[in-house]
Amino acid sequence: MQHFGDGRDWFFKNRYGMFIHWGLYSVDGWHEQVQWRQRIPRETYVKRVAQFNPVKYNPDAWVRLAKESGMDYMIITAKHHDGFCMWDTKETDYNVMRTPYGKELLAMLAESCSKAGIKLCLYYSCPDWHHPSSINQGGDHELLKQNKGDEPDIRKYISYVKRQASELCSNYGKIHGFFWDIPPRVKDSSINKLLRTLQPGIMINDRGYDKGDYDTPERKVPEGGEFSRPTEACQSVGDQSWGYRKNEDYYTRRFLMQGIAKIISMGGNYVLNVGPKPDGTIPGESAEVLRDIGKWYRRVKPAITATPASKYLDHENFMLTRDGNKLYVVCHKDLPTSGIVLSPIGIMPERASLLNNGGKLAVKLEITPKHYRSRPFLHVQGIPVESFANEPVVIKLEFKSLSDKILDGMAARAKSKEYIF
Ligand code: FHN
Repeated sequence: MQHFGDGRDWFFKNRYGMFIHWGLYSVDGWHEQVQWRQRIPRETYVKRVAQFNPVKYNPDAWVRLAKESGMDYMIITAKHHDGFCMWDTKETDYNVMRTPYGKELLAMLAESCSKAGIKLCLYYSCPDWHHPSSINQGGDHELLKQNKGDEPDIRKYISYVKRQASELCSNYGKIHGFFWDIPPRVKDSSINKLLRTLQPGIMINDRGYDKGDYDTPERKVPEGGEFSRPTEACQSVGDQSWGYRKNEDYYTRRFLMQGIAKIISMGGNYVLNVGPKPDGTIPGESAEVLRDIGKWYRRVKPAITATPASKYLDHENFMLTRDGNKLYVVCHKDLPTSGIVLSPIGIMPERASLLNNGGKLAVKLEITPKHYRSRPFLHVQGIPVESFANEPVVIKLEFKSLSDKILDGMAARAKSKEYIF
């Protein structure tokens, strides 16, 4: 793999992570934006500080779950839109040290992560529904109007953000990534410059004070074969909320796995979100979803994290990746048949197998009726689609030798629509 000498060196090697939305809003178990979406006045919302006491918080258990689920890194909400700070900040009393819990839960997580080799990244919201200097005038994810006693001042607020970002990038060891959320009213490249000075090799997303290093599609699976810029897609295990929700509408494992399969085989990263409960535990159902996906992810990881090669396959339901003399076919949509024709691939592999169970698959080069005017293409058959209806099927093709020249030749012939008659 190419060496970049910057954050891409870790980012491109660690493709699957855990996103964590945790904060005062977990007390309600409704949504991370409960203050806004239920129009709760600030003076009422802040009463949750006295209720936040995650006595069962065990960051080692979180890290263990991430590892069991095949995940390489974590992003935790240090501060969400409500402005409450999940670390011992010197910049405001509105922080975890003022709760009955009163302990540095971010430092505890940083320690657990570094012990287990899980890379830690931090989420920080640009809008702030609590800080008196922040702008709340109906803008993007802003409150409709300032809170009583506020003195909105964008420069003052930005220097507050800068001081907090310095704390976060100075007091918790190695921070691998910074996920700003909701692009701010003003751009200011000095802020990311500061982060890079404090944390060389940090990967910063595209939702902050400049364009950052990587894009962040949210709750969607982009079309196309390959990302042109480093990309990290984010999705949650549930449809309604990112923060803890008592009766969440959980996505099916298959739906989530299909997104993971498509996005990672396009060369992107993927973070799957959970919302811990106010007692500090990750909801049982969320943990189960992660573990189940982790079993599949571990089996297919060599395929989906290989080099994107979908330009060599003209099929919108399959992605193609390559690793030396191996090609992988990633069926990121429901596979309706037990056999597939891989046009325009016209060379015979030494072996075809299914990564989902390691089973051997039948393969031959032939002209099938649906491709009767074309050259012989690879026809893979005997795919046990019924038994793997609940997870994306991934096929491994091992060739004696495979070169760009051979693949480019096949792609060129396909493009030239070269029919045999
Ligand atoms: O408004 C937030 C939302 O609460 C959540 O944090 C997501 C996660 O990426 N980001 C924003 C919506 O785009």
